[in-house]
Amino acid sequence: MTPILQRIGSQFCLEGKFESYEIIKNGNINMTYKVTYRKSDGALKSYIFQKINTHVFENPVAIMRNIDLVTTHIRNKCVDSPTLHFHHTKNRDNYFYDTDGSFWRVMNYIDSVTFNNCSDLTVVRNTGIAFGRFQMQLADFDGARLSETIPDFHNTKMRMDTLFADAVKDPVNRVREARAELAYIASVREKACELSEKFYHGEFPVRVTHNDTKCNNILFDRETKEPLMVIDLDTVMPGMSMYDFGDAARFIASTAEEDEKDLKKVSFDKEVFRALAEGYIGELKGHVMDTEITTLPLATFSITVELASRFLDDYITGDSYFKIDYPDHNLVRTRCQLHLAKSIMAQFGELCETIERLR
Ligand code: GN1
Ligand code: MG
Repeated sequence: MTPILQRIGSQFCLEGKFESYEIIKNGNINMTYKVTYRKSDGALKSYIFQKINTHVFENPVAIMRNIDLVTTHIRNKCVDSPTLHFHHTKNRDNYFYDTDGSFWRVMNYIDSVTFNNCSDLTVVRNTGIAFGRFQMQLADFDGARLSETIPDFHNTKMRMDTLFADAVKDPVNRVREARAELAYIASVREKACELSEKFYHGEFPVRVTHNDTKCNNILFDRETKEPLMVIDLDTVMPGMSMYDFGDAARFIASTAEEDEKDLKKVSFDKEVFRALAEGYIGELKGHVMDTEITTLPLATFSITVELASRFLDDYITGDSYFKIDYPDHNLVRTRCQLHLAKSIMAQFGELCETIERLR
């Protein structure tokens, strides 16, 4: 990898000489590397190099344009809010297309800490604040200026239609492994699609949303645990407010990793949900519709089933979307998300009461 990263680095205006690199394992789509350079004064400086998956993001230039628009808006409005900054090539582009068609970008490495699973309720509350604030910072940004980088990204009904159509085709003969999972999804299909159906029929406002609100997409200060910056802006698009909360809750309130095989370890922690909601609602209260708050538990359930459907569809069609570490990785992910969805449903009444108290 070293010669490739050296060559990519030489396209950008970076200070110093290549010293070393490490792979950053976070993320199911793009490839991410922390690359360290030694400056002429001997000091080390690190960068994040990312190779965008152009099978998933067919128009990566549009992503970079979206990110530019969004971060400029936030910077102009909140001068003390640090935002992502990309380095430019000698041609003044904030990306580089390699000869083999791969798409690269480079940003500064920011000394910080990220969390994958987190039970520290202060950090959880701060996660809610960070994603709520991010949405509010973009409340006056005209979403029509953004390209829809992945059309129908959180159109739950469309995701499910695709899943069941692919299950009928069964292109790689894997449906027989997933009968129980398909049956469960079919049984909750209507409920899981309810919010996104209403959204597409205009019952909720179109907002500019992050669309990938895992807590590891927030950089935190190492000492204070205050959120420094929201990252991974590749899917910032017009969307439904509640799904940003739902996806954050799905991830942070799970007691296990997204691909835990031992389902006994997987459940939904309602205390973590409460802390997240407290932070998030505190930022949105008074600025959004009441129904954009009361539906947060349903949004959490829906996006969990939606992600399970996406993992399962990828499994059934031969694993062309998400990175996998072993052959049935996507089936394991599906089972884990469905187990989590059941745990959310089992506590649904309590989650609704929590939201009722906070709003
Ligand atoms: C993907 O690559 P990453 O981890 O940022 C996916 C999200 C999923 C997530 C599940 C563009 O995000 O939608 O929720 O995996 N991103 C895309 O971990 O599909
Ligand atoms: Mg992402």
